[in-house]
Amino acid sequence: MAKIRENFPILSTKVYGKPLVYFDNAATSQKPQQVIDRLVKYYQEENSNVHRGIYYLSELASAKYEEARDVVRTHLNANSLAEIIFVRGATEGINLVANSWGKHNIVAGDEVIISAMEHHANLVPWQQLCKEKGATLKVIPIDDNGEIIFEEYKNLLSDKTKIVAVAHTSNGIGTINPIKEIIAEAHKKNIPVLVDGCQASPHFKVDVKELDCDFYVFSGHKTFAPTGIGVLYGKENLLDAMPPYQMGGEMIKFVSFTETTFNDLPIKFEAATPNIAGAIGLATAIEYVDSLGRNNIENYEEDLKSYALQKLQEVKNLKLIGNAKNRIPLFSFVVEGTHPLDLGTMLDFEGIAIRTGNHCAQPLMQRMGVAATCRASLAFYNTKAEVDYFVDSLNKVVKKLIS
Ligand code: 7TS
Repeated sequence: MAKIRENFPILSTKVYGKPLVYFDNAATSQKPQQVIDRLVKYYQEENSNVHRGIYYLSELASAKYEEARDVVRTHLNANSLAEIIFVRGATEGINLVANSWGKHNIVAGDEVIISAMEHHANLVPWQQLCKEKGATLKVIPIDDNGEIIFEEYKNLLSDKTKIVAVAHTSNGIGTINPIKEIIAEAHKKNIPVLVDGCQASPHFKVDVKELDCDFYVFSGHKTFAPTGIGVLYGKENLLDAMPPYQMGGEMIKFVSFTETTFNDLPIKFEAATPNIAGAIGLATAIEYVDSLGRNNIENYEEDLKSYALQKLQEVKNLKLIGNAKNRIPLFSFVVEGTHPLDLGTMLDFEGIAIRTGNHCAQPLMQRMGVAATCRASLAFYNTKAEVDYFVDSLNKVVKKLIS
């Protein structure tokens, strides 16, 4: 662990003279030195625009960018490079599908299914699409533990359902959804499923073939890679039939003043100069995590999660919001008699970074009966010692606030 933590320089910095305890990994993860070095190398030795130059540097940058796509393809176990679209992040990936697939396939009277625990990024694009088309947004209810009520989901699926869009894992309460079963159920009626994998990809291996999902999105910055890069995976036949999302350079084959023919996949969906360094950095991040061993990470996080759950119970009047059996090491909570914002602010002075608020999931917060929570979200570089310090600090600030 000490060696792994050394790979993340920011983890040994101090805030307000106290060692940083970074528990806001669901918002964004920290980056290992390997990724930082790779970005520097790119800009020092390889920087150029892709897919357009006939000169050495442009060919080098293009090759590295396409190699990065192949690393992502292998990582997700996708069939072909055509299925891997580089986007800015999950939000852009979902908007791409809602605007391109959605506008092409949804008509008045259709239904789109999401769940009650979606991040706004997997809610608002579908809601607005439905409004525009005269379609209806249906919401899979969740129970008090924050788990999807599967029977209700089955009841919502109908001939009117055109797509199901659900989170693999909730950013607000940490639930891991039974995504394979959700997909299988939709496929019984030939309904495609988009999975928002933002909070899954930092914690466990995703195999799109095994899941049989139709679309999968995630953000690089939550997965130890730079900001501004993310991935949309889509089944080739679906992507192929979809119109382009943005128009411009790169995504065209031939342009006249009257007509344009579009490029092949995946470039059809990559208008403009892409985030070349970001894509290369993402590939490095994937390789870095692979080098640690995905199983090792899963086992370590499982142990850390159980430990943190048990320690949190030591805090008087703490109420965990969301109590799913299957969850990531992400804990949303409130403490009776205190406001989450006050707790977050006071923990900050102890060097602890957590998120407070509605976590861009306002309807989820309403369902769980809270306006806001404190959220501690852990990654594989966090430790039991940090959990101990966090719980001690929480006890200390709660005492101050209610005395
Ligand atoms: N979907 C989920 C499940 C998320 O957690 C987030 C970001 C997004 C989509 C959007 O990702 P982006 O990279 O496109 O912005 N979630 C959070 C969070 O929980 N705290 O800050 C950002």
